[in-house]
Amino acid sequence: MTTGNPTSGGAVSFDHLTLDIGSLDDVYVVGDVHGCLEALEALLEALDLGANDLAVFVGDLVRKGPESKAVLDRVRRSSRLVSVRGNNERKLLDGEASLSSLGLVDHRYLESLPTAISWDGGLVVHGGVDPSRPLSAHSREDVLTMRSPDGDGYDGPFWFETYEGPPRVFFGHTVLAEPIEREWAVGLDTGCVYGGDLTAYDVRRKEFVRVSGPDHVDRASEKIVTLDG
Ligand SMILES: [Mn+2]
Repeated sequence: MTTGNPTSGGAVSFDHLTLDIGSLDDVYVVGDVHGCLEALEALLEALDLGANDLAVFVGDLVRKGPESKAVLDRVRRSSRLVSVRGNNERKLLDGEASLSSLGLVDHRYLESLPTAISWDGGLVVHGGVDPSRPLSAHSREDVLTMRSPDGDGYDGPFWFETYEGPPRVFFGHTVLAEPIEREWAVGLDTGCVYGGDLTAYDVRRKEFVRVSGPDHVDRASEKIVTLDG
């Protein structure tokens, strides 16, 4: 793994990790876990990662669910698991939120999480990108929290409805009734902490792998996105 530029044109202003996935076997991108250890373990069992496979998480490993510390430990301790930073990791780092279960080693790990992970043709960020701007005109906060470019709420229109890559953007942050698989956008937060599934996307086979999340809290239905068609 090296750091580099996630696009072929122009530098970006957020930190990122570039992968050469050509040297890997299976590559997966995984949606928001939010402390749901049981769902994470079930998904990892389903993925059955080999020595040369990799799972990239879209961030929000922590908060809302019951086992943030254990989820962080699980991801940190495996070289086959990597994550970008989500807004919930950012809140912990900014002191906007705290989790008493986390120690120094956890905070160092959170600090180490890149804002983006990319490979040739693919970009993993927590939130998304604004279709009206080049990638080079996005800040770290932009790609971490992007939802609706005009307003950032759950009212839409959502960035992924009009975004045309490249790169193909893999994202979480916006809770979806069903995962989104578009040519240029793959949405993976199916709200496992709210009783939905934990979802992974198999980048090579172009298919989803989903497990149900047994541990959940309630969420208002207007904050779960159902797209027509
Ligand atoms: Mn989230």
